[in-house]
Amino acid sequence: MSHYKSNMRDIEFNLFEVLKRDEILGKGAFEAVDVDTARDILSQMDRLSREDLAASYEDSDRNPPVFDPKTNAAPLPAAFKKSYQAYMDSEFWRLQINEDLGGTPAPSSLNWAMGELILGANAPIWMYAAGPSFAGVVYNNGTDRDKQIARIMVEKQWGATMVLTEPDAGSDVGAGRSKATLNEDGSWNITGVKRFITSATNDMTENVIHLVLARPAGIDGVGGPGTKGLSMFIVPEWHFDHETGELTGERNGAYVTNVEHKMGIKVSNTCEVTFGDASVGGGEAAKGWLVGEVHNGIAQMFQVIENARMMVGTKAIATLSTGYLNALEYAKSREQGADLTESANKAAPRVTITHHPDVRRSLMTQKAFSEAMRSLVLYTASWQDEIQIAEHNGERNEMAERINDLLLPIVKGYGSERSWVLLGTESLQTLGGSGFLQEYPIEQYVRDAKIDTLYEGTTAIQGQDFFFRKIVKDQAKALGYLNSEVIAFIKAGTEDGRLKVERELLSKAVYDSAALVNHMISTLMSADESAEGGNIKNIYKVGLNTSRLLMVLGDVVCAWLLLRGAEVALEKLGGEVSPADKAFYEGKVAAAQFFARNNLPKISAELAIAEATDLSLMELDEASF
Ligand code: ST9
Repeated sequence: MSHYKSNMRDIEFNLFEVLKRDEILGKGAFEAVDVDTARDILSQMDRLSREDLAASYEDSDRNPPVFDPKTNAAPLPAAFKKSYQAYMDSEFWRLQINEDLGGTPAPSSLNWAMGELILGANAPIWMYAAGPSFAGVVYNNGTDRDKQIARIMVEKQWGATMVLTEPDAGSDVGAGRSKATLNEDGSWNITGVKRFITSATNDMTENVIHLVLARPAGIDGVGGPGTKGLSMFIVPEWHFDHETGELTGERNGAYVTNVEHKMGIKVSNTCEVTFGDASVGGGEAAKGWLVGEVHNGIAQMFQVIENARMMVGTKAIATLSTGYLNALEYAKSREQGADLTESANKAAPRVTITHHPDVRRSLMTQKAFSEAMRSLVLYTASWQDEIQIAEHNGERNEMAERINDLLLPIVKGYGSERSWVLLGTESLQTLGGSGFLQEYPIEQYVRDAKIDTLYEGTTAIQGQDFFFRKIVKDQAKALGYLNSEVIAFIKAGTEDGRLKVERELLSKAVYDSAALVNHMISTLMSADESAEGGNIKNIYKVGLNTSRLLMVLGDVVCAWLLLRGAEVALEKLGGEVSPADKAFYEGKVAAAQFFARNNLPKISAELAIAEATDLSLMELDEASF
């Protein structure tokens, strides 16, 4: 039986009943994919994920790849390779690819809905299969030569990696020291050691294209300090003819020199890669080609990072959803203890644990968060749809770009934190001691989901990105737009509506979270020493609250999205519905009410904590920790 339990009903509810994606399918930018095709793709991907992709999930954990220093490789387990091939053979990855590269343009919302299924069933498949998506970045930023390389990457289904991190440059990418030196033929020699490189070795694709950030040396005007001095290079594992894609048989000097032993997602090879070291491999130079022949590495790499941050958030949420559904299945059949009302009667019949109040609280917490965050992913993706539509029409939708940017750290940072914590504290806990056993998938989910709060920018980085870049630098334009949408929703409710209490709770939460944002902005302004009375140390008070703000606004957005869904569900309940739909829609209303009542009141306390923040923590001697 599959470990993976999908929630297709809720995915389709979000896509078609709430976000009305049927209105954009089958025309304009998405001519090739109509509603029936989209539903069919989802249904095929659902089956494939639960069966073929999920089949190797456990085996890949118990028999992970082992690094062989003699070959600089870590071959993947046979079962995993079979699952990977099943996904590649499905050809559905083409929905994420530019038409010029052999793709079928589909809305981002459909792609991330599909992504949830794959990432929940066996996430490393998505990661190893990302080569064609990486090719999109090469294509979009590239010269004619690069565009041809991108076509080859897709045609040959080569693997690809994002190569930023170094042993002493993790969150601080700008501290990277890898160097690039220009050769006479226009190529570059890359030297340096990179760490934590996902998918840098595999024995499923004949070549791997590394997209490497390195600092050009010896050329005026480029290669300065920090992230802005980094350029992006195409560095293949094996050299190939840039016109035909045929391998020349020559090895490039980019070698995997270690594969990490990890807590989770063990089948995903996390590698150290050494570039251009004469003592490694055959001692070859590591040759690379500058993407687009422009020195714009960090901005180009962020096109990959933004996509990967969306991927990480979706992976986390997908894992919480299957964790919840496994816990629910267990709770429905596990008999333990008597009903609380019968606790004095020692002969009372035993009941399933779904009868116990604390288990109900736990199950509804899991349901509410996983459904809220699914809405968050698909709502964010629906703004990406708008960006795609504008691009198709030769225009830009700047507000859609801003809102997508604002929501990404919530999807990634809030999504991964809530998911990992809830998987451990609620999903695993529902199974009691059995949750700790490898007989059930949840202990693996907990281990596999922890990484989501770490890679692609830790939660602390997401919090800083959210406040400094997505709110302050944006002059709160996207936040203001979103705020007005939430307020319009609150005002649209009727006095006697079933969600009256929740609307009031949302209204108070919006008020408190706006006060939190304003407080942080005025604290930031008070750090400006060029203004009278300014004290630079006040920026610490902001830094002490950026993660808090991320979680607070995550709660507000999630509550709003659930309540929007609940409105749709109530409307449906007003008409004829099947018994299954009745239960589903009642569940949507219950989850929204539960989420609002159990989470929104806490925001007032978060505001009070932030307002009371002083400098004592920063002034405490390190020795006192
Ligand atoms: C890793 C791998 O963790 C994990 C698994 C990977 C799985 C791979 C499979 C995924 C598939 C992906 C497929 C991709 C396909 C794509 C298809 C699309 C067609 N947004 O604030 P400044 C830029 S890898 C956008 O001064 P600092 C911007 O250009 C390791 N851009 O920063 C900006 O210039 P400007 C992951 C942003 O103080 C410039 O950076 N590592 C954003 O110099 C400088 O900005 C990390 O994630 C943004 N949010 O540096 C690093 N932010 O301002 C985490 C910055 O002029 N650390 N830019 O616009 C950080 O993010 C740091 O904040 C920092 C700070 C490095 C940016």
